[in-house]
Amino acid sequence: MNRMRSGLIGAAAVGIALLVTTPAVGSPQPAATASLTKSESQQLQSRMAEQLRRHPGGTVVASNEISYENGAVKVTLPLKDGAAPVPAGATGTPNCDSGSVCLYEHDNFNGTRVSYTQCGIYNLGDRGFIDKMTSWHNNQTGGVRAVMYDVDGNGRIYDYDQLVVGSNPNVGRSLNDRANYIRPC
Ligand SMILES: [Ca+2]
Repeated sequence: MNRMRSGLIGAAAVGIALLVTTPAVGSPQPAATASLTKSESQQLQSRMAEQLRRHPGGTVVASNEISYENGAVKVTLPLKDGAAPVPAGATGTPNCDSGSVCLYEHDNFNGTRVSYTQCGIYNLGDRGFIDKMTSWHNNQTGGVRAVMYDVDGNGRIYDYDQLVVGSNPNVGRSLNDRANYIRPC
């Protein structure tokens, strides 16, 4: 276990090293980071390192994106604090990949984004996203609904919302910052 964990952290460290020295090879928006100032770029690298430290086991796949579980789960950080995840400046845009469902930290698809591409039940806390979802984009095919779960005062998990295919820029006060688990399909 310890050896495995140190291996994962080692892999994460390699990812960070690559992040610092190469311009996000394979990033869907390779030019996006060019618009960041040096200070903003350093802050992004710091937030990426923090995400990997708190939630190890991921692989850096873009300057602001970490892939977990062989791509089944991705965490995409906003290029700048409070901004949209990708691309820079595209606020108010549901930008989830086809076949995936994405949850966003803030309204109008801003802040950190987590995306899920495979069926199963996932604990959002595993990626640092518990009680954070405010907007979402379900871009799965075939009308598949994602189910969101909360935990009640007795620790019991219950489903409290279903995400139909489409998007919602703001879930509203009663549902805001409540999601603990997701079943994408
Ligand atoms: Ca939120």
